[in-house]
Amino acid sequence: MQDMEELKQAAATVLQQNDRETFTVPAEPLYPHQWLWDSAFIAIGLRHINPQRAKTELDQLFKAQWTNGMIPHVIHAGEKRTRDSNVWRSWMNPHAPEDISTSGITQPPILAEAVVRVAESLDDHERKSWLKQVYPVLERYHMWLYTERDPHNEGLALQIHPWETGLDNTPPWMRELHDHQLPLWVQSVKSLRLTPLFNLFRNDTKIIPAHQRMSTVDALALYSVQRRLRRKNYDINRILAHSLFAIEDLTFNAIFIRNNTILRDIAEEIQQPIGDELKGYMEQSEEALQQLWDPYSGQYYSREFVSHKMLKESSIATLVALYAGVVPEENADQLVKLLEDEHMFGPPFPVPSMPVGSNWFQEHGYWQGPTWVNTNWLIIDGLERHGYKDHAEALTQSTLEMIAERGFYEYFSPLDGSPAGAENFSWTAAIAIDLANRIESPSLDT
Ligand code: 2M8
Repeated sequence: MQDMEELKQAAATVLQQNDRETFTVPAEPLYPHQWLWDSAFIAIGLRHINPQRAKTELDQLFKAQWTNGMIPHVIHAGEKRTRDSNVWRSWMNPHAPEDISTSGITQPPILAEAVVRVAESLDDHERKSWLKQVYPVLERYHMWLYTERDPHNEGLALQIHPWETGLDNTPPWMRELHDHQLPLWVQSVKSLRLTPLFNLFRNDTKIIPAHQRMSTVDALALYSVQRRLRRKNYDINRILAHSLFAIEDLTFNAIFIRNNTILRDIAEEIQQPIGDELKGYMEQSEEALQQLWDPYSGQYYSREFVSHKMLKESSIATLVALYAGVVPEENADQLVKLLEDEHMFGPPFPVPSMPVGSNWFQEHGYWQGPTWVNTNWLIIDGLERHGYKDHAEALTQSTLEMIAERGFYEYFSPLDGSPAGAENFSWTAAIAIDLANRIESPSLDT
């Protein structure tokens, strides 16, 4: 394995290359804007080399908060009304900021986590004053997740687009989309085999080999959902009134629950009593996660919002549930067994985004098989939190080895570690720095 110091140096160079002064692009030319959970992971790595810049990364996200509390999943770089910002037209919603163009949906709410980790790297005075400054932003964001995204008061937030989960074409969502939500025109493209025509309009497959990106039918399906949301101006009441796609996603809610706990810690540190309403919601969420447990298969799943039908397709989400930090011991034991099983989540280069034995599995198929470094980070944290120190250590080692040997790629084959997707990918670099630091000073993050 490459020397840790060399690895950290190379990772810092990637982050510098992708630095756009106030935010970091995930990778150009594929992802030229600021993304919510990318910036959170980037800040978690950057804090080790430049805490001030890490802070700026998050402050930039917070500036784009909508007046209703939502923090959008993409903040567009450059001038308003460029091609990408026109796809979203966030300015049609009265809550969107005036001077910034954003998407109209959110992403996994891992911002309290990023804030406390960056805050750890600041001196006492600056830490307290920054926490005081950002706490109201985070509180409003979490409140928005409850008031707008939990209309039935169930303790679980609903998502309206697979992009909100961060796991774009993840099979539990794609199956639901194909079975129930595919508009007629996309169905026709699929059945009449017209995809070669639409391939001509795809930019991503001009940059990355097509088999490493999602299929054209899936991409069209995702864009059609986005268009339907835009037609409703991203107004959740209008969206739900037309019973569009809504799922209580497992990954999203596991991250939400852990970040609730962290938000409570921040409130305590700055002696800012958390409101009773929010406190009540938070407690309810911890219990609600258990409703997503299926005792027959011994796994957690996402759930359809209206019917409460569980989307029983095993995916990486079942292991990300550990990150919530509230999984009962006997459930955690069952999940760890899946991680040890080479036909499920334990191939040579773990953790695959889909079980190796699944019919969906493709080793380089975007979120349908490859190993991603950010989900590894969440699982490592969850394993530590539930007392599986050896498993956490082994996964940290294998992740670092994979990156050191193959480079800072977007994702990797779980079978042979071969890299895929974008090169010089920011969160891979940032997480490499964070994991390398954990190995050197294990007390830092436990
Ligand atoms: C991917 O998602 C975007 C849409 O949000 C895309 O497909 O263009 C996902 O991997 C997501 O998790 C990630 O945040 C984003 C930027 O890296 O790319």
